[in-house]
Amino acid sequence: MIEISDNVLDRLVDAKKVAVLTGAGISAESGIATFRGKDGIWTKLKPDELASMEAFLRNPARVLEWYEHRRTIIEQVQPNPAHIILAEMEKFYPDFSLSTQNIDGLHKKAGSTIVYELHGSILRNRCNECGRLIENIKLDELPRCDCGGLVRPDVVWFGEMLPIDILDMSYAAAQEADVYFSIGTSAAVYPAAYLPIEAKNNGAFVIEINLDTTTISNYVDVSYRGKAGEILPELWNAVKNKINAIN
Ligand code: BJW
Ligand code: ZN
Repeated sequence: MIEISDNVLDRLVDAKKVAVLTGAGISAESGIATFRGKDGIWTKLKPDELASMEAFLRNPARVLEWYEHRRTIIEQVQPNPAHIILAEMEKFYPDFSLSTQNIDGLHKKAGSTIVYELHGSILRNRCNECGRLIENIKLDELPRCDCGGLVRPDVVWFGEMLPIDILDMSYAAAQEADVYFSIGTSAAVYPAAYLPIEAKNNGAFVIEINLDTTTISNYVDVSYRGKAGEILPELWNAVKNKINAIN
């Protein structure tokens, strides 16, 4: 149980524009490993050995095999209550958008339709040379595009640019939001980590939901400690109860 102040409830009841940033923690309860922290992927593997262009060019087969392994897991898991509540919130608010750093597609699977995938999607592949999207290829066979380029997952590695249109829409949403949520992200990777700060600097009421404190915990308006799949349903129920009480 979390303590929800009247101020938080009022902000959520009155808000017209709500925007959200999610990270790996929101998918942890669906069974997908996070990157940092106790059981994070990067405690066992080094990012520069797998999630970088250098790694890919050095040993494409190894990198592609790792992504194929993760894709197999991701295709089998289901959205959890946190993903589902965010899809419900999208239907409730007149202006709602969801920016995610996750590449797992679980927000769309849960029913969210306005999803800005800042770091791409593991469910798509593209040519590393010409950028063409390439469907239905198993990545562990070292496939090539018609242009001769290697095929890679359509994700954003360190040192690579984020898709600019998606980043622009995420920034616009953060700047305009009445309430901004930062959920299940360590807020350690930029430029995504600037989004909650941008929202706060532009007047949004910022709510963080995370198991632990993060780099932005001291900066946000409210920071709830715990599992997103438990806190978000609790918070949203309280909002719905308040709305029903008013009407
Ligand atoms: C729960 C929970 C539960 C667990 N409930 N919570 C400015 C300053 C400094 C550095 C830079 C900067 N600008 C750019 C950089 C460089 C770099 C960067 O940020 N480095 C930092 C490490 C310092 N950024 C980039 O390179 C980006 N590109 C870029 O900026 O291009 C322009 C440029 C080019 C060249 C030079 C300079 C600039 C690209 C970043 C790409 C990130 N890619 C990855 C891999 C994607 C593909 C894949 O999955 O394989 O994206 S890295 C990895 O980290 C992944 C994630 O999306 C990302 C963020 O991680 P996230 O989601 O926050 O997960 P965790 O694990 O860190 O945290 C989970 C949280 O959940 C924890 O807090 C838990 O407590 C919590 N939790 N269970 C609630 N049940
Ligand atoms: Zn190509």
